[in-house]
Amino acid sequence: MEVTGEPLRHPLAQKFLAALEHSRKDGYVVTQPAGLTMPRGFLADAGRILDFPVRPDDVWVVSFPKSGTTWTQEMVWLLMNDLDFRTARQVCLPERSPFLEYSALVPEEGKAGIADTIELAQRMTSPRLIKSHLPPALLPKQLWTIKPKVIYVARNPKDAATSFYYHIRLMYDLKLPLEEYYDAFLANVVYYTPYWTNVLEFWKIRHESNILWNTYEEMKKDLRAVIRKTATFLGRIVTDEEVERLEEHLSFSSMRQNPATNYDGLVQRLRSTTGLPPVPQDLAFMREGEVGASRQRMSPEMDRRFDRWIQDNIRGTGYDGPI
Ligand code: PPS
Repeated sequence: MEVTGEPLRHPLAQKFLAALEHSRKDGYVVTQPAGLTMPRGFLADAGRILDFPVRPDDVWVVSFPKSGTTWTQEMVWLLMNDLDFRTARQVCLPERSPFLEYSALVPEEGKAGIADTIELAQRMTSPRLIKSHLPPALLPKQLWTIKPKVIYVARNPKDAATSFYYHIRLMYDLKLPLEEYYDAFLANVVYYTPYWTNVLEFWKIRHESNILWNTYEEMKKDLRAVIRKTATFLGRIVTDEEVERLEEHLSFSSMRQNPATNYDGLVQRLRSTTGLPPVPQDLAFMREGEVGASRQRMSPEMDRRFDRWIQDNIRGTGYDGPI
Protein backbone atom coordinates (compact mmCIF):
# COMPACT_ATOMS: atom_id res chain seq x y z
CA MET A 1 0.00 0.00 0.00
CA GLU A 2 1.23 3.44 -0.90
CA VAL A 3 0.67 6.63 1.09
CA THR A 4 -0.51 9.46 -1.13
CA GLY A 5 -1.32 13.08 -0.37
CA GLU A 6 -3.69 15.65 -1.76
CA PRO A 7 -2.63 19.30 -1.31
CA LEU A 8 -4.24 20.83 1.78
CA ARG A 9 -6.74 23.26 0.31
CA HIS A 10 -8.38 24.76 3.40
CA PRO A 11 -8.63 28.58 3.23
CA LEU A 12 -6.61 28.89 6.47
CA ALA A 13 -3.75 26.75 5.13
CA GLN A 14 -2.05 29.52 3.21
CA LYS A 15 -2.16 31.84 6.21
CA PHE A 16 -0.72 29.19 8.51
CA LEU A 17 2.07 28.26 6.10
CA ALA A 18 2.92 31.90 5.45
CA ALA A 19 3.26 32.42 9.20
CA LEU A 20 6.01 29.78 9.41
CA GLU A 21 9.48 31.19 9.00
CA HIS A 22 10.28 28.30 6.67
CA SER A 23 7.15 28.74 4.72
CA ARG A 24 7.22 25.15 3.47
CA LYS A 25 7.27 26.10 -0.19
CA ASP A 26 6.17 22.56 -0.96
CA GLY A 27 3.12 23.03 1.28
CA TYR A 28 1.12 20.57 3.36
CA VAL A 29 -0.78 17.53 2.19
CA VAL A 30 -3.65 15.48 3.56
CA THR A 31 -2.56 11.85 3.54
CA GLN A 32 -4.44 8.90 2.25
CA PRO A 33 -4.90 6.73 4.36
CA ALA A 34 -5.54 8.53 7.68
CA GLY A 35 -6.45 12.01 6.38
CA LEU A 36 -3.51 13.44 8.30
CA THR A 37 -2.14 16.92 7.62
CA MET A 38 1.60 16.69 7.08
CA PRO A 39 4.40 18.56 5.29
CA ARG A 40 4.62 17.23 1.73
CA GLY A 41 8.14 15.95 2.48
CA PHE A 42 6.63 13.32 4.79
CA LEU A 43 5.30 11.41 1.76
CA ALA A 44 8.82 10.58 0.63
CA ASP A 45 9.36 8.59 3.85
CA ALA A 46 5.83 7.32 4.53
CA GLY A 47 6.37 4.05 2.64
CA ARG A 48 9.59 3.31 4.52
CA ILE A 49 7.71 3.91 7.78
CA LEU A 50 4.87 1.55 6.81
CA ASP A 51 7.43 -1.14 5.91
CA PHE A 52 9.63 -0.49 8.95
CA PRO A 53 10.65 -3.85 10.47
CA VAL A 54 9.18 -4.24 13.94
CA ARG A 55 10.66 -6.54 16.59
CA PRO A 56 8.66 -8.43 19.22
CA ASP A 57 10.73 -6.97 22.08
CA ASP A 58 10.31 -3.35 20.91
CA VAL A 59 8.42 -0.92 23.08
CA TRP A 60 6.65 1.93 21.29
CA VAL A 61 5.49 5.21 22.81
CA VAL A 62 2.82 6.78 20.65
CA SER A 63 0.85 10.00 21.15
CA PHE A 64 -0.55 13.12 19.58
CA PRO A 65 2.25 15.75 19.84
CA LYS A 66 2.71 17.51 23.18
CA SER A 67 0.80 14.92 25.19
CA GLY A 68 3.55 13.86 27.59
CA THR A 69 5.60 11.75 25.17
CA THR A 70 9.02 12.78 26.51
CA TRP A 71 7.87 12.24 30.09
CA THR A 72 6.57 8.78 29.18
CA GLN A 73 9.69 7.87 27.17
CA GLU A 74 11.97 8.73 30.09
CA MET A 75 9.85 6.68 32.50
CA VAL A 76 9.69 3.70 30.14
CA TRP A 77 13.38 3.82 29.20
CA LEU A 78 14.35 3.67 32.89
CA LEU A 79 11.95 0.81 33.55
CA MET A 80 13.36 -1.07 30.56
CA ASN A 81 16.96 -0.41 31.64
CA ASP A 82 17.01 -1.41 35.30
CA LEU A 83 16.76 2.21 36.44
CA ASP A 84 20.09 3.17 34.93
CA PHE A 85 19.89 6.82 36.01
CA ARG A 86 23.55 7.37 35.14
CA THR A 87 23.15 6.61 31.43
CA ALA A 88 19.81 8.40 31.42
CA ARG A 89 21.61 11.58 32.49
CA GLN A 90 24.55 11.11 30.15
CA VAL A 91 22.88 10.17 26.86
CA CYS A 92 20.17 12.43 25.51
CA LEU A 93 16.76 10.84 25.23
CA PRO A 94 16.38 11.00 21.41
CA GLU A 95 19.53 8.87 21.17
CA ARG A 96 18.19 6.33 23.63
CA SER A 97 14.70 6.45 22.15
CA PRO A 98 14.49 7.66 18.55
CA PHE A 99 11.59 9.65 17.15
CA LEU A 100 10.77 7.53 14.11
CA GLU A 101 9.45 10.11 11.64
CA TYR A 102 11.43 13.11 12.89
CA SER A 103 13.70 13.49 9.84
CA ALA A 104 10.63 13.32 7.59
CA LEU A 105 9.33 16.52 9.22
CA VAL A 106 12.43 18.67 9.06
CA PRO A 107 12.37 21.30 6.31
CA GLU A 108 14.85 20.79 3.44
CA GLU A 109 17.19 23.49 4.75
CA GLY A 110 17.65 21.62 8.04
CA LYS A 111 18.01 18.09 6.67
CA ALA A 112 21.77 18.22 6.18
CA GLY A 113 22.30 18.70 9.90
CA ILE A 114 20.37 15.68 11.11
CA ALA A 115 20.45 11.90 10.91
CA ASP A 116 17.85 9.82 9.08
CA THR A 117 15.80 8.80 12.11
CA ILE A 118 14.11 5.85 10.37
CA GLU A 119 17.51 4.36 9.60
CA LEU A 120 18.73 5.17 13.11
CA ALA A 121 15.77 3.33 14.66
CA GLN A 122 16.31 0.41 12.31
CA ARG A 123 19.95 0.04 13.30
CA MET A 124 19.36 0.20 17.06
CA THR A 125 20.12 -2.81 19.19
CA SER A 126 17.23 -4.48 20.99
CA PRO A 127 15.25 -3.86 23.05
CA ARG A 128 14.36 -0.61 21.33
CA LEU A 129 12.12 2.16 22.62
CA ILE A 130 10.66 4.05 19.67
CA LYS A 131 8.57 7.22 19.67
CA SER A 132 6.01 8.20 17.06
CA HIS A 133 3.13 10.67 16.74
CA LEU A 134 1.53 8.88 13.80
CA PRO A 135 -2.01 7.47 13.84
CA PRO A 136 -2.44 3.69 13.41
CA ALA A 137 -2.94 3.73 9.62
CA LEU A 138 0.48 5.34 9.06
CA LEU A 139 2.49 3.37 11.63
CA PRO A 140 4.56 0.33 10.59
CA LYS A 141 2.22 -2.45 9.41
CA GLN A 142 4.10 -5.03 11.45
CA LEU A 143 2.95 -3.34 14.67
CA TRP A 144 -0.42 -5.01 14.05
CA THR A 145 0.98 -8.49 13.33
CA ILE A 146 4.06 -8.71 15.55
CA LYS A 147 2.26 -6.78 18.32
CA PRO A 148 5.10 -5.42 20.46
CA LYS A 149 4.17 -3.43 23.57
CA VAL A 150 2.71 -0.02 22.71
CA ILE A 151 2.21 2.68 25.33
CA TYR A 152 -0.18 5.38 24.21
CA VAL A 153 -0.33 8.66 26.08
CA ALA A 154 -3.27 11.03 25.68
CA ARG A 155 -3.65 14.62 26.88
CA ASN A 156 -6.69 16.88 26.81
CA PRO A 157 -6.87 18.66 23.45
CA LYS A 158 -6.88 22.24 24.78
CA ASP A 159 -3.56 21.74 26.58
CA ALA A 160 -2.04 19.62 23.79
CA ALA A 161 -3.04 22.21 21.15
CA THR A 162 -1.68 25.09 23.23
CA SER A 163 1.57 23.32 24.01
CA PHE A 164 1.90 22.58 20.26
CA TYR A 165 1.55 26.30 19.48
CA TYR A 166 4.57 27.13 21.63
CA HIS A 167 6.42 24.15 20.17
CA ILE A 168 5.89 25.33 16.57
CA ARG A 169 7.05 28.80 17.57
CA LEU A 170 10.09 27.26 19.24
CA MET A 171 11.03 25.03 16.29
CA TYR A 172 9.86 26.99 13.26
CA ASP A 173 9.26 30.56 14.44
CA LEU A 174 5.52 30.48 13.77
CA LYS A 175 4.33 34.06 13.61
CA LEU A 176 0.64 33.74 14.25
CA PRO A 177 -1.37 35.02 17.24
CA LEU A 178 -2.56 32.21 19.51
CA GLU A 179 -6.27 32.65 18.71
CA GLU A 180 -5.59 32.43 14.97
CA TYR A 181 -3.50 29.32 15.56
CA TYR A 182 -6.46 27.77 17.42
CA ASP A 183 -8.62 28.46 14.34
CA ALA A 184 -6.07 26.57 12.25
CA PHE A 185 -5.88 23.73 14.78
CA LEU A 186 -9.65 23.26 14.84
CA ALA A 187 -9.70 23.33 11.02
CA ASN A 188 -7.05 20.54 10.86
CA VAL A 189 -4.57 22.83 9.15
CA VAL A 190 -1.77 22.24 11.69
CA TYR A 191 0.51 19.28 10.96
CA TYR A 192 -0.39 16.03 12.77
CA THR A 193 -4.03 17.06 13.02
CA PRO A 194 -6.83 15.84 13.18
CA TYR A 195 -6.25 15.32 16.90
CA TRP A 196 -9.19 12.91 17.11
CA THR A 197 -7.97 10.51 14.43
CA ASN A 198 -4.96 9.82 16.60
CA VAL A 199 -6.61 9.67 20.02
CA LEU A 200 -9.84 7.87 19.15
CA GLU A 201 -8.15 5.20 17.04
CA PHE A 202 -5.92 4.25 19.97
CA TRP A 203 -8.72 4.58 22.49
CA LYS A 204 -10.68 1.96 20.52
CA ILE A 205 -7.87 -0.58 20.86
CA ARG A 206 -6.79 0.37 24.42
CA HIS A 207 -7.88 -2.98 25.90
CA GLU A 208 -5.71 -5.11 23.58
CA SER A 209 -3.14 -6.96 25.62
CA ASN A 210 -0.12 -5.27 23.99
CA ILE A 211 -1.53 -1.73 24.41
CA LEU A 212 -1.32 0.44 27.51
CA TRP A 213 -3.43 3.61 27.61
CA ASN A 214 -1.96 6.31 29.86
CA THR A 215 -2.82 9.97 30.17
CA TYR A 216 -0.87 13.12 30.97
CA GLU A 217 -3.55 14.00 33.50
CA GLU A 218 -3.10 10.67 35.37
CA MET A 219 0.65 11.26 35.44
CA LYS A 220 0.17 14.69 36.97
CA LYS A 221 -2.33 13.40 39.51
CA ASP A 222 -0.58 10.26 40.64
CA LEU A 223 2.75 9.61 38.96
CA ARG A 224 3.56 6.75 41.32
CA ALA A 225 0.42 4.88 40.25
CA VAL A 226 1.31 5.36 36.56
CA ILE A 227 4.89 4.18 37.19
CA ARG A 228 3.56 1.02 38.88
CA LYS A 229 0.94 0.37 36.18
CA THR A 230 3.54 0.83 33.44
CA ALA A 231 6.09 -1.36 35.22
CA THR A 232 3.50 -4.14 35.51
CA PHE A 233 2.67 -3.79 31.80
CA LEU A 234 6.38 -4.11 30.99
CA GLY A 235 6.74 -7.11 33.30
CA ARG A 236 9.08 -5.26 35.67
CA ILE A 237 9.01 -5.36 39.44
CA VAL A 238 9.71 -2.05 41.19
CA THR A 239 10.19 -1.50 44.91
CA ASP A 240 8.70 1.46 46.78
CA GLU A 241 12.13 3.01 46.99
CA GLU A 242 12.64 2.68 43.22
CA VAL A 243 9.26 4.24 42.57
CA GLU A 244 10.29 7.15 44.77
CA ARG A 245 13.58 7.62 42.92
CA LEU A 246 11.77 7.47 39.59
CA GLU A 247 9.23 10.00 40.76
CA GLU A 248 11.98 12.40 41.72
CA HIS A 249 13.85 11.93 38.42
CA LEU A 250 10.63 12.40 36.44
CA SER A 251 9.46 15.57 38.20
CA PHE A 252 8.99 18.58 35.94
CA SER A 253 11.77 20.51 37.67
CA SER A 254 14.35 17.73 37.41
CA MET A 255 13.49 16.93 33.79
CA ARG A 256 13.71 20.64 32.99
CA GLN A 257 17.17 20.87 34.53
CA ASN A 258 18.34 17.65 32.90
CA PRO A 259 20.03 18.36 29.53
CA ALA A 260 19.30 14.76 28.44
CA THR A 261 15.53 15.36 28.60
CA ASN A 262 15.29 19.08 28.04
CA TYR A 263 15.66 19.54 24.27
CA ASP A 264 16.57 23.25 24.33
CA GLY A 265 20.11 22.45 23.11
CA LEU A 266 18.79 20.33 20.22
CA VAL A 267 16.27 23.01 19.30
CA GLN A 268 19.00 25.61 19.30
CA ARG A 269 21.04 23.51 16.87
CA LEU A 270 18.09 22.97 14.54
CA ARG A 271 17.31 26.70 14.61
CA SER A 272 20.85 27.61 13.70
CA THR A 273 21.07 25.08 10.84
CA THR A 274 17.80 26.42 9.44
CA GLY A 275 18.96 30.02 9.80
CA LEU A 276 16.64 31.04 12.62
CA PRO A 277 17.69 33.44 15.37
CA PRO A 278 18.38 32.06 18.89
CA VAL A 279 15.41 30.80 20.93
CA PRO A 280 13.39 33.75 22.27
CA GLN A 281 13.50 34.14 26.06
CA ASP A 282 9.85 33.25 26.60
CA LEU A 283 10.05 29.84 24.86
CA ALA A 284 11.34 26.52 26.23
CA PHE A 285 10.79 22.84 25.51
CA MET A 286 9.87 22.14 29.15
CA ARG A 287 7.43 25.00 29.23
CA GLU A 288 4.78 24.82 31.92
CA GLY A 289 3.89 21.22 32.72
CA GLU A 290 0.37 21.90 34.00
CA VAL A 291 -3.15 20.64 33.44
CA GLY A 292 -5.83 23.12 32.40
CA ALA A 293 -3.60 26.19 32.16
CA SER A 294 -4.42 26.65 28.46
CA ARG A 295 -7.97 27.73 29.25
CA GLN A 296 -6.62 30.92 30.78
CA ARG A 297 -5.00 31.77 27.45
CA MET A 298 -8.14 31.18 25.38
CA SER A 299 -10.88 33.71 24.88
CA PRO A 300 -14.18 32.48 26.41
CA GLU A 301 -15.52 32.16 22.85
CA MET A 302 -12.60 29.94 21.80
CA ASP A 303 -13.03 27.86 24.95
CA ARG A 304 -16.68 27.28 23.97
CA ARG A 305 -15.68 26.46 20.39
CA PHE A 306 -13.24 23.85 21.67
CA ASP A 307 -15.97 22.41 23.90
CA ARG A 308 -18.41 22.14 21.00
CA TRP A 309 -15.72 20.60 18.79
CA ILE A 310 -14.88 18.07 21.51
CA GLN A 311 -18.53 17.10 21.92
CA ASP A 312 -19.03 16.84 18.15
CA ASN A 313 -16.07 14.50 17.87
CA ILE A 314 -16.73 12.21 20.81
CA ARG A 315 -20.51 11.94 20.42
CA GLY A 316 -21.49 8.30 20.09
CA THR A 317 -17.97 7.00 20.69
CA GLY A 318 -18.19 6.47 24.48
CA TYR A 319 -14.80 8.24 24.78
CA ASP A 320 -13.88 8.80 28.42
CA GLY A 321 -10.32 10.10 28.00
CA PRO A 322 -9.11 13.57 29.03
CA ILE A 323 -11.07 16.45 27.47
S1 PPS B 1 6.69 16.27 21.93
O1 PPS B 1 7.57 17.35 21.40
O2 PPS B 1 5.48 16.14 21.10
O3 PPS B 1 7.37 15.00 22.11
O4 PPS B 1 6.23 16.84 23.34
P1 PPS B 1 5.73 15.96 24.56
O5 PPS B 1 6.88 15.43 25.29
O6 PPS B 1 4.66 15.01 24.13
O7 PPS B 1 4.97 17.04 25.45
C1 PPS B 1 5.61 18.16 25.97
C2 PPS B 1 4.74 18.66 27.10
O8 PPS B 1 4.94 17.81 28.24
C3 PPS B 1 5.41 18.61 29.33
N1 PPS B 1 6.29 17.81 30.18
C4 PPS B 1 6.04 17.57 31.47
N2 PPS B 1 4.99 17.90 32.25
C5 PPS B 1 5.05 17.52 33.55
N3 PPS B 1 6.08 16.84 34.09
C6 PPS B 1 7.14 16.47 33.34
N4 PPS B 1 8.16 15.79 33.88
C7 PPS B 1 7.15 16.83 31.96
N5 PPS B 1 8.02 16.66 30.94
C8 PPS B 1 7.47 17.27 29.88
C9 PPS B 1 6.13 19.76 28.63
O9 PPS B 1 6.35 20.83 29.51
C10 PPS B 1 5.13 20.07 27.53
O10 PPS B 1 3.91 20.63 28.02
P2 PPS B 1 3.65 22.20 28.18
O11 PPS B 1 2.18 22.32 28.46
O12 PPS B 1 4.05 22.86 26.91
O13 PPS B 1 4.48 22.64 29.34
